[in-house]
Formats: sequence, C-alpha cells, structure tokens
Amino acid sequence: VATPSKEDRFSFGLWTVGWQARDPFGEATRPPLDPVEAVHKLAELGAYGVTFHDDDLVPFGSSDAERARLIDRFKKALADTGLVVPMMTTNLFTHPIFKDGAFTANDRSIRRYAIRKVMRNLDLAAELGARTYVFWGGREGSEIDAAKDIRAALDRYREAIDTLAQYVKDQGYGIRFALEPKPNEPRGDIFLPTIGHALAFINSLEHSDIVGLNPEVGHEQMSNLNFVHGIAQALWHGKLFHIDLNGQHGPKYDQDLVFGHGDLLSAFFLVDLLENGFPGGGPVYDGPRHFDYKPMRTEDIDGVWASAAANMRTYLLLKQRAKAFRADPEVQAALTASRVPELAVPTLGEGESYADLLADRSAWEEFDVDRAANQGYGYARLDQLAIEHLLGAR
Ligand code: 3MF
Ligand code: MG
Ligand code: MG
Ligand code: MG
Repeated sequence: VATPSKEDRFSFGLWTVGWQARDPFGEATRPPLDPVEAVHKLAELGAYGVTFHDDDLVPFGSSDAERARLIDRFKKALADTGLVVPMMTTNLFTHPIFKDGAFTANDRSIRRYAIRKVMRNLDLAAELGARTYVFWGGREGSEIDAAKDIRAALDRYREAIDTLAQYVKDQGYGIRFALEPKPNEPRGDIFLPTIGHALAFINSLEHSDIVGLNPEVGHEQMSNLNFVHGIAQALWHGKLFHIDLNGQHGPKYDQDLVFGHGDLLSAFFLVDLLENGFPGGGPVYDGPRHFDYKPMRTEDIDGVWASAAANMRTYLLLKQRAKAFRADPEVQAALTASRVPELAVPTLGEGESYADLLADRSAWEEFDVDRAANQGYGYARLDQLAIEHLLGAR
C-alpha cells in the first residue's frame, strides 16, 4: 500500500534530485546529474511525472543546435519510461541579469528579455504536453524599501502575467498558470509573499480565469502560517492548480526537506485534505502530487534516491493513516461531539432574512449565554485521536 505507482501521480522537479548542494557557504557536494538518468531513476522509483525549469534541461546560453539535441534525448527518455511532463517553469533567478528581478526589474530591457524567455519555454511546454506553468518570482523583490516603487512593480508583474496569458490563449496551448508565493530568500523580501497576497493579485488580472496557485509547504511555514488553512482557502477559491510538497521546521531559511520530515502533524492533515477533501464536501484537488525538496547536502547519490523514495512513501503512509482516521467510528463520534459537521449548516435558515433573525427571540433575548459559555468542544480528544492514527496506535 506504500509502494508508489503511476496512478499516485507523483512528480519531481529535475532541480530537486539534481541539486548539487551548493549553498551560500559551501561548494557542491555532489556531481551533476544527467536529466536522462533522473528520468529513468524517477520512473523506476514509481513517479509518473518530471518537471523542470528551461535551464535545468538546456543550460543558459546554449546554441539552438545544442538545445535541440538536449530536448531530443530528453524526449527519448520520456518515451522509454512513460514519464510525463505535467508542469514546466522558467529560471528567472540564477543568471546575474535577474539580480534585480525579471518581470519587476527596474531595467525595462530586462523585463522584456524575461517575458521572451518565458514565451520560448511556453512553446516547449505546449509541445511536451504540460498543463501547468509555474511562476516563482524568486528575484521579484528587494532588500531595501527605497529600491522599488511597489505600485509600479505590481503593475509590471500584472502586465507580464497578463501578456503571457494572452499569448497562451492566442496559441491555444490550454496551459494554466500557477503563481508560487514565497516570503523571502533569495531576495530580502519577495513580492506576492503568501497565498493570500497572491490570491488578491490574481483577482486583479485580466486573465484571472487561467491563473491560480502553486503553494509550497515550506514557503508558508517560513512565514509561520498554517499551510493546511492556506491550501484550503486556495481550494475554496478554485485556485489550487498545483502544489509543491516538502518539509520545513518553522520560520527559518527555506529547508526543502523531504515531505513529512518537518511538521508531520500538519503533513498528516494536508494529505487528509488532498485525499479525502473537505469533511462537508466541496472542491477537491485533482493535480499532481509534486515534490519540490532538496536532498540534504550531506547525502551522496544513494541518499538522493533514498530521499526521493522517502517523499512518496511518506505521502502514501499518511494517506493510509488519514483514511483510517476518517473511517474510525470513534473519530466520527468525536467530530460530531465537537460539532464539526454543524459548521456546514448555514447560519440563517433557508429563506430566512435578517428580519426573521431579529424576530427570533431564541437567538438573542432568550439565548442561554451561560450554557454556551460553559460548553466544552472536546478538541483535545479529537486531536489525540488524530495523533494515535498518525502513530499507528489505532
Ligand atoms: C524556490 C522554489 C522554486 C520553485 C520553482 C518553480 C527552485 O524556493 O520553490 O524552486 O518551486 O522555481 O516551480
Ligand atoms: Mg522551499
Ligand atoms: Mg522552494
Ligand atoms: Mg517550490
């Protein structure tokens, strides 16, 4: 039950298993990984998809002939393994030209170059059948507040996303965009820092119909936010287009640990939401289970593949535990005792107006304030049941 297969729809970025573990303080600890080898190994481990930035496959500055050669051998690896490319994205952060941003660089010529870089890779994304295109604005931001006219930066961000959305629609690519929020790192402060900021930004777009989110576990937790609540709200808005699963220990640098290797209880409730949906029904997530993690710097290549497998196995174990949690009659009784299903009942009755509410003496004049104030909700027992399922004690 914890052996991954293609039906589980697990996907990995080439930049995850391929990370050479260079950090601000140290050199690479691992040799480069050939994308073709990554595809074969991921398929062998049970993944169904691979995702990548343009430059992960074709190094920045490659000639057209070299680009064609690299794409060809990658396509052959896909054909040989049956792996698909559900998502693609652009590297708008590594090259020094993007040091002040891409879509929001103060230098206008860099903004124009950035949009062209995306358009070129969107053509490849359509060719490879990708359905989602992610935008992580790692360099869109600043270290000092005097550096950016924020109004202008948001105008330019919107201009770029709308221009690219128009392009995708005109070409009939059928691709949707997913914005990936992150509060900081590499910039001191990044624009669209959280799920909430990004949702508000999307509402301001001309082409908001094809723009949603790609939230990452660690990115919200870096801001000390509840990732399960964030994902729930993204779903509620119909904007959960993709997801980056990984692990993080609270507000600190972006750790990109294996999924579940950070806040495990939050990971349990996340998988519960993704797999079982809202307790009272409603929108469900239907996309890939995508891992955006980094094999720790201490690992050799065996550790890389052990960590890749660990992401999928942990997810499947949590899925199994979450199913057991929901199916347990004691849990169902505890949920009812905690009045969880009652929240799905509208506060006003059917056809009831505020005038009817005003006329309802039981709602105010005769309301038993003491009873309501004194009642317990049984949440401690409910959470312990979750913990016991998570620990395999039930
Ligand atoms: C950085 C990230 C990115 C994005 C990627 C788009 C390099 O913290 O999470 O990974 O996920 O650029 O998918
Ligand atoms: Mg991260
Ligand atoms: Mg990240
Ligand atoms: Mg990510």
